[in-house]
Amino acid sequence: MISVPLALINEFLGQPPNASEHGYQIDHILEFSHWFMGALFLGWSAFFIYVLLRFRKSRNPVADHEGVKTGVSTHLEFAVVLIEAVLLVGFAIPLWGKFVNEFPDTKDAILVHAVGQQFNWNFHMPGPDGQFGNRELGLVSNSNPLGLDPNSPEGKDDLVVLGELHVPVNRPVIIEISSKDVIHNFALPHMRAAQDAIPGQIIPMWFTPIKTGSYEVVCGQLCGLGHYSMKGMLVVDTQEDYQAWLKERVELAGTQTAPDPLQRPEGEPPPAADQGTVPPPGAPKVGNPQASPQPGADQ
Ligand SMILES: [Cu+2]
Repeated sequence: MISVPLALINEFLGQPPNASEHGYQIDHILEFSHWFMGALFLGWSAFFIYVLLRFRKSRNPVADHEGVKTGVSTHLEFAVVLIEAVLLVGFAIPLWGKFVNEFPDTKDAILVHAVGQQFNWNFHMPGPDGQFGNRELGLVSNSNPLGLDPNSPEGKDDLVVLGELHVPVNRPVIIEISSKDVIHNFALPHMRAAQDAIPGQIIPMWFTPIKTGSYEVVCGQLCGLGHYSMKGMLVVDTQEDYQAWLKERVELAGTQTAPDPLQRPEGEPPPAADQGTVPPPGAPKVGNPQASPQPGADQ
């Protein structure tokens, strides 16, 4: 019977319902901590009011420098410290240790890269070959948000998805998190999982979704003016729906041709044969007969 009000305190405080396998353990610690802190709050508040009345000036005109003689307060404070130590050392740290040390086998897990940027989440999936292609920071552009290397053979079939990630239910998901600009935080409140995204580092995180549905991905670090809009969606599908989504993404990726990095915008004259680069503004347009001299330009 006691579990009914225990579970209600998390709901009352606005926690979304859990959708991951390990989330129940986190919820139990949160429930206990909330009730314990509630009891402490009531206890300390009652004691504070008692002290205000008991030691009021009209009853104690002269200060007593000897202070309290019983050991009750010492025992009480020791009990509080003991319970907090048990919560931290006995429950919170082992649970955290399990979460960061005992990763599921990569053979049965879905492996995804999540890359944060101001202000959205990009997802990189390995495609049918199961291998991630190389990413190069220098290749990042508007049409290539992750800087996928077009010459990397493993990267040919890779999928890059913006904002919405699909995963199958009841399979462990390992997400390797990084950032392109500032520190973000890949937070999945329903999965009871969150991890900072730090530029220059790749940090893995994992969870096993146990309920199908759409869950919000939020950025958990104040990362700039658009932080509030840095949201994504995690869709937990049945195995069949996930396969269908994956197939659709692969087909979509096959129809897109990678942009030629040397392709020039329409209307722009080709580079001069002997230069290979775009001449600086104002330079004499040698070897480019298509370009007409601009009126007033200093030649
Ligand atoms: Cu952010």
